[in-house]
Amino acid sequence: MTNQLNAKHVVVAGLGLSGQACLRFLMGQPVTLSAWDTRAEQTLPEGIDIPLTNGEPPKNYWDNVDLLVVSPGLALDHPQLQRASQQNVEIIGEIELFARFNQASVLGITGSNGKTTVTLLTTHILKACGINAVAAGNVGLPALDAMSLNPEAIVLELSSFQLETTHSLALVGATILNISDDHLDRHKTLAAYSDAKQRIYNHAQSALCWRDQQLTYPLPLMVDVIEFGQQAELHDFGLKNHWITWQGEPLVNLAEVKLVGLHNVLNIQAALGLAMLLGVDVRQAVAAVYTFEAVAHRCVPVSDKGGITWIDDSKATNVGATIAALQGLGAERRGKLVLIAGGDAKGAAVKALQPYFEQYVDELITLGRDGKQIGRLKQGSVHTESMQAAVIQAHQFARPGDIVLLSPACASLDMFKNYEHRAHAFIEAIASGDVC
Ligand code: UMA
Ligand code: ADP
Repeated sequence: MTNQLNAKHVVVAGLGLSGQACLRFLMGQPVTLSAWDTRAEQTLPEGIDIPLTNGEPPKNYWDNVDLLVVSPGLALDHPQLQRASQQNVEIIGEIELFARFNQASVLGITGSNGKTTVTLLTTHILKACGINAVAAGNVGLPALDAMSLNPEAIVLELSSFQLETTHSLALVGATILNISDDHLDRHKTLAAYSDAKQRIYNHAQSALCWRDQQLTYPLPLMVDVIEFGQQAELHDFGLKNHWITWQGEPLVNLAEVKLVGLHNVLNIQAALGLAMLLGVDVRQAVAAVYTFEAVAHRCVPVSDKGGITWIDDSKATNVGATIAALQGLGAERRGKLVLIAGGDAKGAAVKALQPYFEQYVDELITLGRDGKQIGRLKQGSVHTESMQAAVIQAHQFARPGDIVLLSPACASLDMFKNYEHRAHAFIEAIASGDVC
């Protein structure tokens, strides 16, 4: 077998989902393989028997290592990665490994918000149009595992962490959906975060860009740019009289779409644009949009207990997502809007929420590590110590016809295992006898 990697000794750093996928893939390559994980308790996946180092590696660990495949959860400024780099070890991520071996057509999706929705919707459209497509990457299935399924097309959700270590990913179409403060605890500045996202366009044939945000366009500008947005436009995607338009002509009737909120108009436009790059039949693609159900924990109504609409938007783990939910739901509300927010703000500037609180939020309930900081943005807000207490408080504020929205603008890890766990705590608290 030829060695496409140009490396003899490869270390896989991090034994999470993507690290394990790398190990499975590299076991079939003519290389010497070792693994390293910063956690003491992390073990090798079953059936893989290679040297494993946990915690601090010995001083000479990087001697004779050619290639380090690093997991997205490990920051590149980790002292060990810096040391490896100083010793001229090449550092790449799982997506770069995928890029060097993949043969399928790939569409790439990044952005601060909407990635999972657009990834799943694009895959849904492609499948409905007869293309054997798989959703992979940050959405859950590691890209290398998707490659082993031999699909015709792979729709890749890409995080800024994955893009940081990706250099040669060839994409038929790529999009940065939007950029707002996120992961600043790791990237430090919005510019660094945005630069990581820009890498998606490095080897893309076409770019889908949001007219309202210059940061979503490739720099330097590529020739083939398709634009989307909520304006009445004759050019590319637009919005007019509750229809998504293409080149000025009505294309998607929003009354028939199951996704709520104006932000989903952008998501549908981006997904259709990406699918069209693979040559799908447009009428079939639009029919598929109408059958797509909202992805759980993203602005989804979960109960109507007490005549109140309880909405789970637990996946709103940054300020931009909560602003989108408030704009999308607040503008059309008939009763009051009670918002439950707070958690770990990851260093973001939460002050950006204030004008939206003023415009759309009638009552604010906060929880979590940065909850009090968010609460200070609205007079009369109430801070609570648990999801149960937040839901009981929300029930005291709300009347039939009102909306209670869980859209935290923060990560969940200060109080919950993940955003799904936070959503389940919300749903269980609504169902419990304390709310009736
Ligand atoms: N970790 C250590 N030591 C190590 C390696 C990892 O402590 O040596 C920790 C990380 O800090 C992190 C956790 O382990 O807290 C998981 O990290 P990982 O790099 O092993 O992650 P994987 O299990 O490989 O999952 C990754 C993505 N996770 C991250 O980027 C943190 C998953 O996205 C993705 O689904 C998966 O690859 C398959 O591609 C999840 C995510 O939270 C959903 N992504 C972030 C987000 O969406 O905001 C970026
Ligand atoms: P991601 O994978 O980027 O986190 P998701 O589709 O999982 O995106 O949605 C995450 C959060 O962002 C949810 O709260 C959702 O309602 C919100 N959201 C979805 N699409 C957009 C968009 N285009 N702009 C702003 N917020 C969005």
